[in-house]
Amino acid sequence: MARTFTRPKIALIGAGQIGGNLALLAGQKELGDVVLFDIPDLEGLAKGKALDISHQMPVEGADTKITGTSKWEDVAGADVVIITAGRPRKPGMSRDDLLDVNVQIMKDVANNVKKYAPECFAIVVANPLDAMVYAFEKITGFPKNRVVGMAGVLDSSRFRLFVAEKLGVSVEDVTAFVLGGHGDDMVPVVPLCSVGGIPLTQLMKADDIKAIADRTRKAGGEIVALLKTGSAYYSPAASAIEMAESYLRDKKRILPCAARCDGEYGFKGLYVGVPAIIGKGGVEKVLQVELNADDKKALDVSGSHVQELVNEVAKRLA
Ligand code: NAI
Ligand code: 2OP
Repeated sequence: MARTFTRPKIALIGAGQIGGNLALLAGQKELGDVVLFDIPDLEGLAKGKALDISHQMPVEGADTKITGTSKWEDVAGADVVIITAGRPRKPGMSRDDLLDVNVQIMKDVANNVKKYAPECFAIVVANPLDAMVYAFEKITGFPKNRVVGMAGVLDSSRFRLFVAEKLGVSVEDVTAFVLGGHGDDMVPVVPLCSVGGIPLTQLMKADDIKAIADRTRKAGGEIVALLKTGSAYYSPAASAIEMAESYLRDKKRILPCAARCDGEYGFKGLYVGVPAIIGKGGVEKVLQVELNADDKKALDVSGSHVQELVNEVAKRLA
């Protein structure tokens, strides 16, 4: 009897700027078959992008099936769901300004994910990130290991780039962890940054490290100011795909992501950026690392900001 092979199914909710790039990267990496979903008014956008990316697959040598849809039935049974459905910010807006509109969108999306993909590993990308992850978990009731938010991989990648540029070394050799909420008070944890295994503090002056940390905190805004019509999309897509790949291939990468802390770092039931192991069990473990007093204080400040946003979301979900 012929063996039956099933490829993982990856549903991308939101076929906008990040959604389209997620589909492209998932296709190129042959992570699984991709369903690109958007609202009925934008069915053509989802279908058109899916078709265009499908046409690229022979060039890539990738046998990935990519379809576009506005029907939730097509999302049924997805193994991984990545949610970018939501408005991006425009110049002058903070991520927090998106809360009202994006909570409403999340209500629709989370209820449908719960219905059609109840066993999925869900990666939330929409902003304000940490509060949107909370909203998703609250609405779906999914266990915490199957709900995570993408921000830390991106913020850390930005920090890594700036360090590599300043030192004139390969980005490959720079490891960094930016923790806390995905806002202007995110916490680049300098003692966790190393270059070829050498602590960053042995290679760079404190003033230069501070300048890089500041630029990292504002890097999303730097792009918004340049694009004028929206926010970053190539690097957020690549970052979410790194998380999806770690899950689907059980790589057990240690990635900074918005995972639920139940006691870790002193947070209680809060989704916030922390180092976590992502493998076939989803968020398999939040790693509790020792922080110095300054970083601990900065993480507390960032966490209380996330808590304020979560309180606002909770009111809107009540
Ligand atoms: P976009 O506007 O290009 O795409 C969003 C898509 O979501 C649109 O096509 C829209 O029609 C769709 N959508 C809206 N309501 C929907 C619903 N109910 N069901 C399905 N789809 C729906 O925006 P972009 O640039 O892709 O950004 C998406 C989100 O990601 C924004 O909230 C943005 O702030 C956030 N973001 C998060 C980052 C992070 O590090 N976590 C980084 C960059 C952006
Ligand atoms: C970013 O960091 C806006 O969250 C988005 O690029």
